[in-house]
Amino acid sequence: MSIYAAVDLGASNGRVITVETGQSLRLREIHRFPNRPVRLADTLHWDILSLYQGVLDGLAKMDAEPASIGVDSWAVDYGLLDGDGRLIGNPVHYRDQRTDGVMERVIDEVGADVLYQTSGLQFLPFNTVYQLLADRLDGAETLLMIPDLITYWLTGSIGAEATNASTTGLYDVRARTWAEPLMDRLGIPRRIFPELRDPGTPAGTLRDGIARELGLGPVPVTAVASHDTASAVAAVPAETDRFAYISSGTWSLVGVELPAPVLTEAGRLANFTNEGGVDGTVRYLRNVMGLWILQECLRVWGNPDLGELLAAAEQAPPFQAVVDPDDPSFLPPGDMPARIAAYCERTGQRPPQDRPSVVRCVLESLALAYRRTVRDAVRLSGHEVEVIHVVGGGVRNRLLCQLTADACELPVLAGPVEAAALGNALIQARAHGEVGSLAELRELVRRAEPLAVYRPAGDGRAWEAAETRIRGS
Ligand code: ADP
Ligand code: LRH
Repeated sequence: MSIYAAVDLGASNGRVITVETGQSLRLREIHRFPNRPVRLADTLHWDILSLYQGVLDGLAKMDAEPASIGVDSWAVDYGLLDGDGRLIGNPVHYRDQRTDGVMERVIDEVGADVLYQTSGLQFLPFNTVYQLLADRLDGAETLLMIPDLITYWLTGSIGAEATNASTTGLYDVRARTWAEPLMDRLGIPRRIFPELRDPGTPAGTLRDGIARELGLGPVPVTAVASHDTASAVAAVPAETDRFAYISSGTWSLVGVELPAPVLTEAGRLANFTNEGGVDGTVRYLRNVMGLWILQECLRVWGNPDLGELLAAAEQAPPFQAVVDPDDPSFLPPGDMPARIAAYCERTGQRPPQDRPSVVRCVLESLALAYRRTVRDAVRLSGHEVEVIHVVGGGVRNRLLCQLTADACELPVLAGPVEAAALGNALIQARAHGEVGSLAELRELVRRAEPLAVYRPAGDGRAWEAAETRIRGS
């Protein structure tokens, strides 16, 4: 029996969670802190020092010394270090507009097929590669992805964890190495990319000064599946491999787990990604814009009670209007209710008239996108699924889970909420010899957390009809 500390930084909040292994898993939330981006002049930044402080505060609040610590976070973003190991500037948020037009330029110059055959990555305007081309790299000696940066600050040890490296667009998905020829072609210096680390390998030991301040000994830090989605997928409590997953938080990551990448033209055109998972698995998925749209509605409305709004949305008439959540207009922060109304007008639909109707529209639009994406994942990969596992904060949204089952016409098993933290901690436990295969790890999660079951109801044809409305006539 041991305790593992999982640092899990999400786009909406960060948390330090401990997981105690033994007969059954015991999960304790030690500390949760908001993740509030800061706009400075024209640029949207992460408040990286405040996040780091949140991590330290969480580690200081633990009442027992962990056997190890692991850090995961959202993907694609990074910090640059100078030759003395100092951070150059504050990391920029992937929703910043600095990458406008960059991806299109690179596709013109290099070719979408070359990019896809190399990295297998979905074309998202904020992939690390496009951010780097919009950044100033002079004086930069080292690039560290966000979890690698926090790990470096905790330990002094430098490395690039592989699952997160796989989201950069500069990682060769077949060879599982940095894609150096592509870096050369784009004029991005090879030297700034540290050596790759696999999940479950050592990533240093707490620096003396930090350990002393936290009242801890020389605790080892383990490289986990540091892309939060990779950790979350590792902790999907699936019984067989015939499952699709929705990692549901700020984003909804919707797809299947495969033994090898699928790099077909059809997959590229459907904009599917091949991201790295644990044990060489591939997360064949698509980013759906996710609960971000709802988060931004709530912010614009002055943060009313979410539970009350969801109860009202449940009573609102169905299918008043539906949108494509992946429309680029929903990517940057802003007035989502107004953008939803504009989308509806563009597509000949009457915009939702009150807040519960807006919420219903967002949730039905997400469920409809899940229907499309799960079907595409199955079609493009040939991997059959009989159940959808929902993990992450979206598990708490019972209306969305039911709509997902209805839209996808498949049973939904919802839970755990803290899948990323569990995946993080259990990869540490495995590195310490406490867990065996990925299947065993999933079995532990299954035994630890009761899952909510949603059975499909209603008529699938209503969803089919809704699908025709999102593009207008
Ligand atoms: P991330 O890690 O991307 O920051 P989370 O996994 O923490 O995201 O999920 C955050 C989302 O979970 C919120 O946007 C919200 O929609 C949903 N959520 C959290 N708590 C509740 C709740 N009590 N009821 C319904 N939804 C919830
Ligand atoms: C989810 C996530 C997702 C990435 C996005 C930037 O938190 O890591 O997998 O595409 O953030």
